[in-house]
Amino acid sequence: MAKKIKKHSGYVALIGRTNVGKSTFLNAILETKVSIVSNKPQTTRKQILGIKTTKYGQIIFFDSPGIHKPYFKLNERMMKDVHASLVDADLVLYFMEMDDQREDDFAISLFENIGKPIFLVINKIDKYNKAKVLEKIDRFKDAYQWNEIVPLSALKNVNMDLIEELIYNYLPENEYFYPEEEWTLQSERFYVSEIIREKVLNSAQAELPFTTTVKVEEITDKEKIMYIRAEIYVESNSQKKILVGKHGNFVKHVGETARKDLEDYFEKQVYLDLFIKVVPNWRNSPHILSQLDE
Ligand SMILES: Nc1nc2c(ncn2[C@@H]2O[C@H](COP(=O)(O)OP(=O)(O)OP(=O)(O)O)[C@@H](O)[C@H]2O)c(=O)[nH]1
Ligand SMILES: [Mg+2]
Repeated sequence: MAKKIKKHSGYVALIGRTNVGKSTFLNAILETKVSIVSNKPQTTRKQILGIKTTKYGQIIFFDSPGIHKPYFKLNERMMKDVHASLVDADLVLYFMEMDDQREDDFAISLFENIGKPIFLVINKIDKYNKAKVLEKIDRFKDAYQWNEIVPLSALKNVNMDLIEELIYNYLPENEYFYPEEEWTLQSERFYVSEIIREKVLNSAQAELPFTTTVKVEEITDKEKIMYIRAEIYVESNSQKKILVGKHGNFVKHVGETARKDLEDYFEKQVYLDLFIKVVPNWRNSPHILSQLDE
């Protein structure tokens, strides 16, 4: 008789500074897009759950905003989610990336004395040779009592199987927590707004990403097409001008690229109506922030 495999299941927090590749890692390990990715800072703005179910167990990942010092209410909420991920996790994956030359004292101090296993994950090794990777490991191996140190590339799928195996070693024996077919718990509305926001981030220049957000006002299934109406918030008229672009080019480009992704997601034609709205200081408005979370 085949021996029954004991399952290991639990929560794993993805923690680290902005842009190190936490969301890229989540999408890669789940082999599906759950969390948006961009080369701009502070892309992930709240905790996002991603579930990986295999015969060995279930890993529930918390993708989290990048660690930073908060100056707006939005950023306070983002850091609160970082702490929530740390508190709720059975295991923490602390991400660094090869490019970043800074010391990580501030970030590491967040989980000092947390009493949980912590891996050091060094991402983006595809950009450097082996000697540089070893140098980086050497520099940070004693910065904390890491349970494991894993160099990887989330983008190029290097060492992803290895880290998955290591994660199971640190999760308690548990049955599945969620139904096998679940991979995330975000609302449709939130996911749609994130996809649009991703396209704004990927099309926008430096400053704009921080001051922009997206609110979906309507999603209506009109049989042949999915009608979606969304507002892109900016904080000032000059930002609005940039987002509209010459002859509406910017917003048109955002609409076209977002529509492609949304059509894949809904598996039908999508009509996307985008409006740009000036909402001064939305990042400090508890009312607006709570609406955006839904
Ligand atoms: N070369 C390379 N680039 C990567 C890798 N992983 C992520 N990136 C790139 O790094 C950038 C940031 O990736 P994200 O996944 O959004 O980073 P994040 O840590 O989630 O960032 P925040 O949500 O802002 O905290 C994107 O441009 C990714 O394509 C990798 O393994 N190699
Ligand atoms: Mg992210």
